[in-house]
Order: sequence, then structure tokens, then C-alpha cells
Amino acid sequence: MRQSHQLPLVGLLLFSLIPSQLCEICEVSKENYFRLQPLISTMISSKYTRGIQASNVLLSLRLVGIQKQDTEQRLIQQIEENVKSRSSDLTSGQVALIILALGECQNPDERFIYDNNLVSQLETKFQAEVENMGAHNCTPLTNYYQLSLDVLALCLFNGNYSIRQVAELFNPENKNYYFSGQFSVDTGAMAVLALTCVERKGQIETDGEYLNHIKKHKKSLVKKILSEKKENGLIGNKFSTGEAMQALFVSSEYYNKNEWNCQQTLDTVFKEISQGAFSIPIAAAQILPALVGKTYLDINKDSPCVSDPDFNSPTPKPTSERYTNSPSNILVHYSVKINRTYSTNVAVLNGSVFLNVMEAAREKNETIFRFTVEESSWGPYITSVQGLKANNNDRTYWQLLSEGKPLSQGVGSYVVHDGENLEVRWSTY
Ligand code: CBY
Repeated sequence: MRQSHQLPLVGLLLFSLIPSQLCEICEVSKENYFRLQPLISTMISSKYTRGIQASNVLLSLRLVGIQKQDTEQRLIQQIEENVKSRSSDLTSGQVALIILALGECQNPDERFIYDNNLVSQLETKFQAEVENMGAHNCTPLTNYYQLSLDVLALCLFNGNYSIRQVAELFNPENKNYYFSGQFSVDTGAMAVLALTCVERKGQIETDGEYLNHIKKHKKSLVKKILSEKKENGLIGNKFSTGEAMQALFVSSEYYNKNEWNCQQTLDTVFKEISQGAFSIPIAAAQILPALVGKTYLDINKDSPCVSDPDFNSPTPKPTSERYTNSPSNILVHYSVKINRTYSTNVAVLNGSVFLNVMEAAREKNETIFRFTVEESSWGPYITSVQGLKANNNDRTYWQLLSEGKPLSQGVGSYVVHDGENLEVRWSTY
């Protein structure tokens, strides 16, 4: 008799011992919200968030329910100025992000989307991407990450697109998911989000055949994303992990629970946050939604904006700056590789980034080490070296390497070390 009473208790005990990866939802608990504070500080600090990053940051803040009026106003102003001053220069993905950010939840700025016909502008820019593929060996004007953002925004904001075209474009074997033979997790994840939106909105009766293709594509993309899972739980690298998590959240029917230990991924991301890994606003903006269990499919133009009190109470402390102990010099080896290699040694201040090395080399020899750079949402992007220009249609770019291995940060973020061998290499992806 006694024993049978204890059985449910034993069951309960066993249940509570089941590892956390079996939990349906994997997101940071409220008590752990303080771990996200460095991300939030980076995003709302006006010193960092400029121009083209603004839509990414606004979108992320709104999705997780952070309402800081002054920050929002500043971001919205930057976005609107950007549209007004250079609307025709904006890439398709930039327009998509602007729509997603301004249109997330019911707010007065939504009007800006319709007053400026942003959705039809996006339709046109998306078609221009596809036309470029026709003319240039299947290479879009930008890339598949942006095409995915385009489809996502068109899908969520009732723009026009053809399901048939989407099903054809987003075939997982398409070369645009790969850079130099390596599957791009960021790109695949964004495609899964876009395809999921299209799938949810499609109608079996009319779109059945294409919806089936889309399901197959998703399944295969999810498999590719999971195969990029590292031992520590990151998927791709730390910068793609947030978007990969979002893709996995919306496609749980396509993999088994034992294929992904979400809690392990979350724990590794927390460790990375505490080490200052997401110190630029766009990096913080791209990882944050997934950590609170949100995805870009939660963007809803018709639901009221919510404010999460747990995020909005204390004023966050400013993030610690990267500082150098002493202004001493370090010595690095720098090469430019085209067909042959041009090398030099340069001295830079301790704590310098890759770009400082390139500048120092240019000082030494303008002809060999001259370069041009453009501002991107991830910071400076090298567009040419020695006058040789990267070209999207040819899939050429200047790759950054250290000790012969490609870097996972750009020239403005990567901090160089004494004795390091750095290289920019003329490459194709
Ligand atoms: N955003 C985009 O259009 C960019 C999409 C993206 C997939 C992006 C990564 C992912 C993201 N989350 O935003 C992307 N990179 C692309 C498409 C590209 C290609 C750009 C040209 C094109 N077709 O659009 C290309 C040339 C393959 C590329 N990235 C090059 C590079 C190198 C830049 C070197 C230079 N010339 O300055 C570099 C530094 C890799 C290298 N070793 O050379 C690189 N990318 C890196 C490291 C990154 C990551 C940045 C991480 C960081 N902390 O700085 C990245 C997040 C990102 C930006 N690239 Co690309 C990928 C990652 O590591 N997870 C949409 C728009 C609206 O904003």
C-alpha cells in the first residue's frame, strides 16, 4: 500500500531529472536576464549604433519587448533619414529589414512604410535580384541572405511574390547557400525562416505542389544547419548561432530532439556574451531574439507593442571598453596575395585591429598596399586592394586570414596579436 503511494513521487522525481534539452522551450529564465545586459547596453549605446545597423537593432529591441523611448526615436530617425537620402541605393535586404523593424507591432512609424511605398519598392528590388541571376550565372545582386530577408518581409507584410518562384530559388543545392564550398549557416537559417512564413501562408488547394517542395527544402536546410553544430553547441560560429536557433525553433518537426541540445547552445552563448563576443550592435541584435525564445516569424504588424518589465527596469551599465594596458607597439607580418604575395612587417599599437595594420602598411608603400573600404552594417568592408576590386557578379572578394585561416570577424573588429601573420587574399566564393 505504502509502496504504491510512493510510485507517483518516484515518477515525479525521475521526471525532474530528465535533462533540460528535452524541454520544449529553450530560453533564458527571468532570473538570468542579467546575462543579456551586455547585449542590451551595446545596442542602446548611441556611440555605436549608426546608419544601416539601426533597423537590425530596432527590430531586435521591439521583438524582445525593450522600450526605451529615446533610443527608439533615435533609431527611427536614422532609418527614416537613410530611406529619404538614399532609397534607390539601398539593397533589397536593407529595405526588407527596414520594413520588418518599422512594421513590428502596432506603432505610429508603420505609416512610414506605406507613405514611402516600401513594400512595392521591395517587390521591385527582389525582382531585380532575380533578373541579375538570369544575366549572371545564377548570382543575385546581393546574396541569398538578403533574398531570404526579402521573401520574409514580403510574406509578413502582404507583398507580392510567387510561391513557385520561391520554391525554385530556394533549392538547398543552389550555390548561393555556399561560400567557397562552405555552407553558410546564416544564409540557410534566414532561408528556413522565409520558407516557413511562405509555407504557413500558402494554400494547399492552389499551392500544394510548391508547398511540398518548400517542405523538402526546409528539411534539407535544417539538416545542413544541424551538421554545422560544433562540439560546444555553437552552430556555424558564434555570429550565426542566434539565427540558426531561430530556424530550429520554427522547424522542430524536421529533426529529433536528441539532435540538438538547445541548453548547451544557450550556455555557450552566455559564456561568449560574458567574454564580450557580441560587442558590436548588429552582432548583439542578431543573437538576442533567440535567447528569449523569439524568432523573426513573431514579427506581427497587427499586434500591440509589448514592454517586458524585466528588461525595462534598471538602467544598464555601459559596456566595458576594449582597452590596452600600455600603448606599447607590437610587430605583425602582413601580406597581400593576388597571384604572387607582397609582404611587409609593420609595427602597430597593442590593441590595434586588422584595419590599423593595413593602414600602417599603406603608409610604408602606397602602391602595393593601397586599399579601399566601405562601411557595412558589420563595420568596414574591404572592397579593393592594389586597385583590384571585388565583384559580386564574379563572386570575387578580399578574404581576411590569420596564420592561413579565414577570420570570422571583419577588419574593424579583429584585434591583432604580436608576431601574427595576417593576409588579405584575392579569392572567389
Ligand atoms: N547582410 C548581408 O548581406 C551579409 C550576409 C552574410 C551571409 C553575413 C556574413 C551574415 C549575417 N548574419 O549578416 C555575409 N557575410 C556575406 C553574404 C558575405 C559575402 C558578401 C558579398 C555578397 N555577395 O553579398 C562575402 C564576400 C562572402 C563575405 N560575406 C565576406 C566576408 C569577409 C569580409 C572581408 C572584407 N573584404 O572585408 C569576412 C571578414 C570573412 C573573411 N575571413 O574574409 C566576413 N564576410 C565575415 C567574418 C562575416 C561575419 C561577420 C562577423 C563579425 N563579427 O564581423 C558574418 C556575420 C558575415 C557578416 N560575414 Co561575410 C558571418 C559569420 O561569421 N557568421 C544583410 C545586410 C542588409 O546587412
